[in-house]
Amino acid sequence: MTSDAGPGATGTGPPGAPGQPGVPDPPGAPGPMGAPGLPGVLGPPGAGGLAGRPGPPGLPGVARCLVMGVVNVTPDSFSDGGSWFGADAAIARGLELAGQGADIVDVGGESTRPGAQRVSAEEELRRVGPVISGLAAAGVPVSVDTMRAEVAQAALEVGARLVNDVSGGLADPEMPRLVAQAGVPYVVMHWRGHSHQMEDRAVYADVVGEVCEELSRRVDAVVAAGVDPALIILDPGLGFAKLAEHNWQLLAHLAEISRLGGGPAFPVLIGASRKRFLGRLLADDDGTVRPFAGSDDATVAVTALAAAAGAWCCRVHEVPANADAVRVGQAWREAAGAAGGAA
Ligand code: PMM
Repeated sequence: MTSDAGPGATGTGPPGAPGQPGVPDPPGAPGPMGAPGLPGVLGPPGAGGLAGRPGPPGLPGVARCLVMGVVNVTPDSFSDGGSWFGADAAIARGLELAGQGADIVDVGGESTRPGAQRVSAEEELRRVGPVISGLAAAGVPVSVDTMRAEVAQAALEVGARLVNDVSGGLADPEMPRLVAQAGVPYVVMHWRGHSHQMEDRAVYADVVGEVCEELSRRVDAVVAAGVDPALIILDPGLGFAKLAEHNWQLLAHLAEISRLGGGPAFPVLIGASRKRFLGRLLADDDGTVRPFAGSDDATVAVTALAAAAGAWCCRVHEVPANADAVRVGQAWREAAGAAGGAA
């Protein structure tokens, strides 16, 4: 995979990253043991991972699956491209999502929809920088959705608390070192290539086994680069080099993904919201795929099931019903006696 690191990505760590000497933590900063700039730990054992392991230090501390609200500051994202393209609109949307119950707001400046062309690091940063800074200044826990160390570094400097890298460190080899130096939680997603390549790469003999195996290799690589395993969040990457049947298989095997086939449990993030496999499931009798906005109710159903199965977080475009769904999932999970055990 070629590096997309721009000129600012040096691999020597983020000078001036939050939590480092001389740089104030953003609002809501935790005590010293948490990841820099992140409040508290995630609730009691059982709230974070699928098998009773707490979530990564420093993220909002609630005893249920978290809700991550999405703000795509792009003209062309699959489901909300263009809606929040200006900084003011994007900040207002982020505040709205937080007010509706999002525990984290995920800000991205590059579309990852199948076939999308990449934007430059400068443009990506121009899009997300003011939005992250505005939301962080308002005390909203923000994650930056980027594959570039240069963008992640700048985002952390203005208050992002988590790096959400859909390439799991593959797109930019500087990313794991940057995240390690910053000491922030890191979403490592399963990924097989950029948007123009991923449809061709949706080929699996055993999707759950192969995703676990490939994620294991990424975990080994990012830990070798210095990332604290306690700060790693896994994501099976629904829709990224996956056909609908692959997505359903992955959703049905979250416990295996959390343990990567047998090790200690990692927290798992699920990004099913408005994805095409839901539109396909809900297709008309004549095969017309349901448009993305028509799959919000199905997203909520996935959120409830994922929360009941012990997912750590669901990434969604519409927050209110998903905020209800994670509570339903948690109540279900507790009634089933699974809060401290495997899903
Ligand atoms: N999906 C999209 C973008 N970022 N991040 C994570 N961790 N997981 C995902 O599944 C994910 C992501 C694409 O969705 P969008 O462009 O419709 O928001």
